[in-house]
Amino acid sequence: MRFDLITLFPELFEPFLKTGITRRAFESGQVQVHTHNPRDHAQGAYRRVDDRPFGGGPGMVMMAEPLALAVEQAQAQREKPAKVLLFSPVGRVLDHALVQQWADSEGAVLVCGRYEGLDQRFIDACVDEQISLGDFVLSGGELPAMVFLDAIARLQPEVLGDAQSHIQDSFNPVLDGLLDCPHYTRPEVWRAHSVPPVLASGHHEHIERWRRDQRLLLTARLRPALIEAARSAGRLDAKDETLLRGGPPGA
Ligand code: 9D3
Repeated sequence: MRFDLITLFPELFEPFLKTGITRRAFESGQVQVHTHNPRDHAQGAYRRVDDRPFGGGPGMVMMAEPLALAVEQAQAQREKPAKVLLFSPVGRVLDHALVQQWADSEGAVLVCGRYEGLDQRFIDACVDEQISLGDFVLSGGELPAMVFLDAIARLQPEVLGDAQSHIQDSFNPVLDGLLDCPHYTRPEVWRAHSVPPVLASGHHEHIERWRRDQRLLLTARLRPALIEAARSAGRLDAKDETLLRGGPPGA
C-alpha cells in the first residue's frame, strides 16, 4: 500500500519512518510513504502557502492552490487515484475500525494542515474524508498522520511477526473487547513489591484464569460499557459472570 503525505514539514516524518518496530514495514516498502510539500507548488519569490482569512479573524489560512497541486502531483504518481484524507479537528474520531479499514486498503493521500485551517474550497473540491484524534487542539496534522501510519504499520503481517499473526483477525486494542491485563517482569521483588505469586507459579491454567479475571475486573471498573458489549456479543461465559457478580476467584 502507498500513502502520500501532503505536508509543509516532511522532515518531521524522517525519524518516525526510521525507528522502532514499524521501521520494517516502511523500509521494506510494504507501507510506502512519499511526501509532497505544498511550498514546492507555491508562487512568487516568497512561495507563500498561507494568507489572511477573508472576513477577518485571527491566524492564517492555507491557500487552496498549493495544496491542490501537491495532491495532484501525488495522484499522478500513483497507479490509480486514491481517496484523500484530511486530518482535522472536525473529522471522525480515529478508532480501531477505521485503522483496520485503511490497513486493508491500497492507501490514501493524507493532507496535514497547519495554521488556523485550510481554504474550505480545497476541502470541498479535493478531500473525501476528515479524521480527528479527539477533542483537543494540536498545532497541525503531522502528528495525527504519524499516529495513523503507526497504527496501520503495526497491523502489517511483517511487523506483527509469526508469534502474533494468529491474533491478527481478532486484533483489537482491547483484545477480545476487554482491557489488557497487568504485565510484570524481573526482578520478582522490586522495592518490596512482589509480582503476583500466581505468575511465578508456572501453573499455566491458573495463570490464564488469573489474567482473564484481571481483565474482567479492570474492564468492569474502568470501561463498564465494554463489559456490556462483551456480554451482548456472547463473549462472557459462566465463570466470567460469577467473577463479575463478586464471586470467587479462589474464594
Ligand atoms: C479555535 C479554532 N481551532 C480549532 C480547534 C483552529 C485550529 C487549530 C489547530 C484548527 C486546526 C488546528 C490544527 N489541528 C489539526 O490539524 C488536527 C487535530 C487537532 O488539533 N486535534 C485533534 N485531531 C486533529 S487532526 C488534525
